[in-house]
Amino acid sequence: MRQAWRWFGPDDMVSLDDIRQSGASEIVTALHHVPNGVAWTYEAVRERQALIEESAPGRTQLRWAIVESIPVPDDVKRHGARAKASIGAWIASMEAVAKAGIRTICYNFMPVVDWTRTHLEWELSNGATALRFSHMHFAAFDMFILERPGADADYSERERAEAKAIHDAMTPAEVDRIIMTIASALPGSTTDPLSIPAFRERLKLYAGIDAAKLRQHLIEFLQVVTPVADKLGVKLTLHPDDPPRPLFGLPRIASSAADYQALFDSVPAPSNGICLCTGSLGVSPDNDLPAMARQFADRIHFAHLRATKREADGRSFFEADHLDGDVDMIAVLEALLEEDRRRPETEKIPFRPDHGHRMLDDLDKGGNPGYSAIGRLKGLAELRGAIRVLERIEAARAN
Ligand code: DNO
Repeated sequence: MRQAWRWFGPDDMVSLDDIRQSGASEIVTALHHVPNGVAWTYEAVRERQALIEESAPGRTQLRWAIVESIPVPDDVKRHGARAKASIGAWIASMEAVAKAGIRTICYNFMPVVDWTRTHLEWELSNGATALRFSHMHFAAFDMFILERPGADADYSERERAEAKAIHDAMTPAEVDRIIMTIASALPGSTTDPLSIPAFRERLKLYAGIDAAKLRQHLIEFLQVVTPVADKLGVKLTLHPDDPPRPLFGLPRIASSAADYQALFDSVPAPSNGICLCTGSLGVSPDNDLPAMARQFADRIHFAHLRATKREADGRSFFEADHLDGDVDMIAVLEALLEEDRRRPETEKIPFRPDHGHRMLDDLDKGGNPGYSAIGRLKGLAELRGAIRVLERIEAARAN
């Protein structure tokens, strides 16, 4: 398996040398400054690639191996007036990165909001901080800040009362913070940052789009892009919904094994793949991650390895240490390594550690929540150690 690391570009507080020191040598990044729906040019891709790959003599060679993400604009997801133009731009971006030799692209199909959390600096018992999704804070935002019409129906009476109490106790600064956290797009998000009025308008555009329609739009998107990807030798990896359930009454369709199976059945093209994100999928107790890793083995072209832990209400969760969440990470690694052994050297599975805790010196530093250096370094080191042991056990078994 290939060790990769997400880098947000020249403004990232984590430097390329920091990444070298983590032990990763493949870079996951995107042209985050290009607005959604605008085609990336080959020149812009080359410029970013040169920054990553042209290092001082003697330095570990880094390689931009994975694009995460080329954003799929909302008009594609809901079949708006500009859907066709946006798909054209998406294909042009894919062609630009393929021309530069980058052959793996991650994307998602979550409507209106990409990954969602309510707390970005939730203090753990050891003083480090973690990302967290609190179901009740989310409900407070949904019903009493966004004031989404019909939101009440999604919550029980007890939940409504609890969410109201949470909202009533919020200071104006806390209201601003939760708006920032939920609506303003987290690092790497592929959806547009929204003010509350813009959020309401965006939701209205989705009236009448249920899961079946959204899935159909994804299938139609893939029917257009996969023939080009196949020709270019590009693998597309659909990132799961995070969290894997509908939010704001919007459908989500990459939340379970059945969702992915339906997609692969509809569009069997070899380029149609999955980004196995154990943290996102692991939020649902119905997802058996080691089984999914086996079921979709040859479609896994990228893995995000992290672990979430569900809280007592079963709906809230926080980011745990990489080996200590609800997912059986060792069993997932066993399945991935089994697939990895079947693959030629050039097609080994790339993975990145994800959503580390903010800890040690990073506590005073700021920077992208979930993407500070030391927490991810810890995650990667734990994963690397586990992989090394599993490989040793397998080698002994084979002898
Ligand atoms: C969050 C990330 C997401 C992911 C996109 C993939 O940390 O996993 O932003 O990159 O959803 O398109």
